[in-house]
Amino acid sequence: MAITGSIDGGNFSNPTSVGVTSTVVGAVLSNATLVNTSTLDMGKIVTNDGTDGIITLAATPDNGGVVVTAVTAATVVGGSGVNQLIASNDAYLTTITTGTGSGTVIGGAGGQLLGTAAEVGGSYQIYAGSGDDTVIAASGNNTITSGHGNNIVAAFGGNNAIVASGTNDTVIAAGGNNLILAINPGGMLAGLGGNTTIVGSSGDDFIIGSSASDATFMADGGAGNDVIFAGKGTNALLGGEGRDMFVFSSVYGGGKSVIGDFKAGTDTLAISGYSGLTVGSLLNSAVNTANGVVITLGQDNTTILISGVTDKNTLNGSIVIG
Ligand SMILES: [Ca+2]
Repeated sequence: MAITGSIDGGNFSNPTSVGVTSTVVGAVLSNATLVNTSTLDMGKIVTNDGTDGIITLAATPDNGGVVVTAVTAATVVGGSGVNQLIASNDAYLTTITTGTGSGTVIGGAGGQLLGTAAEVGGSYQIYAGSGDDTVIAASGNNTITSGHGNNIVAAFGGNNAIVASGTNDTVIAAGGNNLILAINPGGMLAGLGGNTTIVGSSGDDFIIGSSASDATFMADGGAGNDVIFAGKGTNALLGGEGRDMFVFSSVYGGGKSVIGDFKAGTDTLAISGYSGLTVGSLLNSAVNTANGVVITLGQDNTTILISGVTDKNTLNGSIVIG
């Protein structure tokens, strides 16, 4: 049903319909960085009354939106309109799938499933709310903030900027071009398929590179003792402050990597899955160059440039082979 509403000091109300009053929605509607209120038509915001948990926005005109008012879990399917606002309720398992339009999705307090449509065309800002949420970006150019809680964010397509702000967030960038920024440590950040840049938190991060041999992977662990797995493609790796471990596994072998800030005696180079390899044989075959030490793992032609380190013997004691 269509409703009319108004914003008053951050409080949203729709006195003519089901009597929804929400300071959260009001605050969102008042925030020009979230919703373009100059084009969002308050008369085109729809809601449900709790008796039917399914809302389909397919016919919603441009500049419309939806506010979920059901007490129990609801299912929302977005439409093709521009500048849609989809504001969730707080119910556990409410599911929102955006349409091919563009707009903003606001998750509620319960653990919810939020995702973009698989059809190319939609681009959304998604704020997952405070629960333990799952966010799936299937296509489009999206900005995703996971919110509080233990969240899972998976980007299977499109170009996404992802802020992992929860506790123990798992972020998987399986396709497209993705930027992952971690606010809190403890989870796993993985650039599995696409071209991915990962910026770790100030704590101890677990960062995994791309499994695609044609992917570009850049990682900056930042402060904290980080573990960074190099990917199969082209890798530019920075550990940042702290005692960082750079892992090169034959499972992700064949990549070409540059470590920009390796600190011998502080950081660790961990090599796994290369039969017969020893620290002695690795250092024996390593080459000192003007740009740094070049290590080649002959089993799969993995190459590692330890930038700025010109004497390979200084790496002795910083290499672990397993
Ligand atoms: Ca670090």
